[in-house]
Amino acid sequence: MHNGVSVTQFIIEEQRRLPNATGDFTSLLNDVVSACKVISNLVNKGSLIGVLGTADTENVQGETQKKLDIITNEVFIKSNEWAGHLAAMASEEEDDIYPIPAQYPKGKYLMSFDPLDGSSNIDVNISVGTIFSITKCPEGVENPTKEDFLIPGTEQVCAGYALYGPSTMLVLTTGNGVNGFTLDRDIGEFILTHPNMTIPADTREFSINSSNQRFWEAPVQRYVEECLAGKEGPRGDNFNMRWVASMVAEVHRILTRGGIFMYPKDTKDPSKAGKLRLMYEANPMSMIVEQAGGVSHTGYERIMEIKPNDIHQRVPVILGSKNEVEVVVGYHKD
Ligand code: P6P
Repeated sequence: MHNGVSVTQFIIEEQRRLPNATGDFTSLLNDVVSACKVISNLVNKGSLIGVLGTADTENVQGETQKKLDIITNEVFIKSNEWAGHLAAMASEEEDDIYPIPAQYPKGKYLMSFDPLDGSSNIDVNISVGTIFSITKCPEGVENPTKEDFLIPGTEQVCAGYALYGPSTMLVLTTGNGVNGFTLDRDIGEFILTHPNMTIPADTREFSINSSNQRFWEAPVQRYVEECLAGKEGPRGDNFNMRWVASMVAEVHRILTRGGIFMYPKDTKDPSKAGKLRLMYEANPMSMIVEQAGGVSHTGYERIMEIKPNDIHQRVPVILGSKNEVEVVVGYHKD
């Protein structure tokens, strides 16, 4: 059961902790929350309202877009462009940054987002999500450029995701721990159900797309082989494996019961440094994971310390339970 604290009340109480808070950030978050409620409804209705299936378009990543990729991108932009809290947005589904249209006031924040992460799962009714990352627009910058987005993940003021699963949840951090809210559809509110989420330091559950095994670098090969060797192997224990192909679902499972998620650098496409995108997947998830006591790394460096070179930059991702991620990072050092 829950004590009925809504995400709106929670955010306002968080705001009171910040002496010079203007309420701008609180209002921005409320617009983000509204967009997630709309997307939850669209995902939940699916075929009933004809939003499943593939559009006949590709995004900047060269990926065929699902109809819902395009629809949810529009929802996120329309919900957040008008209120005067943002100076610009960056989206997985937009080639370039999206400046706030001239008819709306500009605000002091920038937001990067993936409107529907894991959308390859949407047609087979498996959990998908929305991921967002909020940073400050540089002082005095009225018309931000792509460069103004390209700052390390340590500069994020807020990161969160919505998970459209058996229940719709919102998980949020503003740098003071991680809190989870469940959508009560009867009242249309996200209610605090998972206060102060923390990742267990140890785990025996790993997540990786094993079909790429032949492309992995040696440290990842070694780590996974040792997990599969079980009790008789060098780790002296049996491991379980999970792969949902929705990063939001994997990270939520890790926040809830621990685990290690890996989408490592591989030689499948040497032109790509990894599969996942830094600005709107790896960085926000890294802030959440670190705020919950976990570690998020490329194998070679802490993800949130990377200086981005493009809004669609890809990076290797190894994140989750602190002690397990440190084993893999150690193998990269050997
Ligand atoms: P694969 C979804 O497209 C995504 O970006 C992440 O959410 C997910 O973890 C990964 O890609 C799945 O990749 O290669 O298993 O389809």
